[in-house]
This record gives sequence, C-alpha cells and structure tokens, in this order.
Amino acid sequence: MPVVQMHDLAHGQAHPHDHGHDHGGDHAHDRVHDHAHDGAHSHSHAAHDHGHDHGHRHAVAPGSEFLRIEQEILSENDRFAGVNRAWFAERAILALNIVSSPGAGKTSLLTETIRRLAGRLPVAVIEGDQETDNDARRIREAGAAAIQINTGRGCHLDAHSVGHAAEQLDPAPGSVLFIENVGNLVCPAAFDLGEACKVAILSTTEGVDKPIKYPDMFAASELLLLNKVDLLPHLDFDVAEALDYARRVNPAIEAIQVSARSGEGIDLWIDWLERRHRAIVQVRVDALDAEAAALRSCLGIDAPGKPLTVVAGR
Ligand SMILES: Nc1nc2c(ncn2[C@@H]2O[C@H](COP(=O)(O)OP(=O)(O)OP(=O)(O)O)[C@@H](O)[C@H]2O)c(=O)[nH]1
Ligand SMILES: [Mg+2]
Repeated sequence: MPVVQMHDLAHGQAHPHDHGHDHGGDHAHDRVHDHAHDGAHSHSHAAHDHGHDHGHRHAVAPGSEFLRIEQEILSENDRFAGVNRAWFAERAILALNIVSSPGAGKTSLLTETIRRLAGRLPVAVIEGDQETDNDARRIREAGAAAIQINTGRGCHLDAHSVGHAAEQLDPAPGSVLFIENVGNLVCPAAFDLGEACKVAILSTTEGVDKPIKYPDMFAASELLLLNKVDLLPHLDFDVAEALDYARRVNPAIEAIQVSARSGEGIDLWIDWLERRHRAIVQVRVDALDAEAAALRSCLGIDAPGKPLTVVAGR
C-alpha cells in the first residue's frame, strides 16, 4: 500500500468524493506516492498547505487576512468531512479519529485492539504522521490493512486526504476504521475528518493537567483512554485528578483506564467499540429496511418474501 504525501505535491487528481466540486488548483495533498519523498516538490502552496500555521482555530484579530484564510480552510474541510461521513454511513463503517500527544500510545493500543478483534470485526487503519511509515507497518504486522499519510510539515490530518486514503484502503462494509491522527494535542481538535467521534488518549507519563491545558481536544472527544496505567506504581500521577480535569472541559466525556502493555482495561475498550459498531450498523440496516419498504410500497408488494409482481398501472 503506498504512502500518501499530504503536502508539497503537484496538482492533480480530484478527490474521490468530489461529486463535481473543483478541488484542483493548489491542493496540497492530491497525489499518491509509492515512496516517501520525490525531492522535487514545490513549496508554493497557499490556502491548502496545512503545513503552515494557518487553518486552525487560533485567536486572531477579526477581519484579518489570516482569519479569512483560516475560515475558508475550515469550511472546506467541513465540506469534505461531510462527504466522508456519508461515505462511511453508506458502508456502515465505524470511523474513529484517534488523537493524542506524540507517544501516548495510539499505535500500541491499535495493534493490541486489532489482535483482540481478529475474527470478530474487520478493521482497517489510516495512519497519520509527519514522516515515516513505521506505524502503518506496525498495524499491518498486527494483521490489519493500513495506509500511511505523511503530512510533512502538517500537524494534523484533514478530511480531504482522509477521503482519498479511505477510498484507496476501501474497508469492507461494516468495518471499524481507525484514523490515527498526527501526535499533537492542539491542531487535530479543529479538523473534522468525518469520523463518528474522536477518541483522545492521555498517558500517565504526561501529567494530570493536560485536559485543562489543551481543552479543545478533550472537549471534542467522546471517549478518553487513559493509557499506560501499568506505570502508575512508579509515578505520582493522580488518576482521579486527571479525570476530574477532563470532565471540567467535557462533562459528558467517558473514560476507560487501559494499558497497551499489560492489557488492563482493553476488554472495556473493546466492549465500547462493539457497542458503537452495533449502533452504526443498526442505523444502516434501518435505513436499508426503510428503503426496501418504500420500494415494496411503490411496487404494491406489501410483505417481504411475496413474489415480485409489479402491479399494472403503478
Ligand atoms: N509502559 C507502557 N508503555 C506503553 C504503553 N503504550 C505504549 N507504550 C510505549 O510508549 C511508546 C510510544 O508508543 P506508540 O504506540 O508509538 O505511541 P503513539 O501515540 O502511536 O506515538 P506517535 O504515533 O509517534 O504519536 C512506545 O515505546 C510504547 O511501547 C503502555 O500501556 N504502557
Ligand atoms: Mg503512532
């Protein structure tokens, strides 16, 4: 599976989910590479080069050029996110955006999760890192299909490149699709990728106050996985205090204590995943049932199983 370069790319392919929009021009992430670098990239991208400091919900003077560009990028991202969300819904795919600071244990938790879900649910992974395909390789070794997006200078994934990657990866209907975002507690909070929800990972080595220092990320997440609890005996990390901070910025956030190393808490995380997966599948099944009922009614067939004889004149 190739590595997708998100920046410094030539203009080119339309987004697989473009549906008639023109997204050519200076898109920074329209080409798929079979290698990590081609060395000949241009550095002239403007509004769509997420490697710069724009495109985030920073506090800036209203009316500034910076703010205008920022709003343009975010609204375009939201449009792509909507397309992705519809694409996932149609396939009953549970897409989760996994966010954390670098090294909190995203890939380790995913590899453990993939092993636990083997034979239970199909899993695919979109990996986001600035450089290397190390994480995608780890995911494949654990037994799931993976595609790596390298963001270069970019500090987060965006919906457009995730749409490309999802189409290439082509997860089976009813899959769980993990999107491991770039390790960063700030920027990924502002970018909807079309996921069902964000899952934030905080590890016990990072300090208890991260949720109040980086509130946007914890406010945007539905679930907090507190990872590396196996290390608690060696640390002065106060779990109750950390969870209290998380609930201060997001009273509804759920929390599960886990260790990718010891396996503690992973069962609870798998239960959570299976619940969310069932809910997504149920929504799709209900929609298909409704479509089938509408077709039956249109054809004058009132019960499933009744032979398909179209009533004349209808
Ligand atoms: N003790 C302990 N170490 C862990 C645990 N989970 C991950 N680690 C270690 O933490 C380090 C970082 O883990 P990764 O899974 O690469 O973290 P990540 O969040 O994917 O990192 P980036 O993708 O670079 O942001 C590795 O050395 C892991 O072995 C855990 O539960 N307990
Ligand atoms: Mg990782």
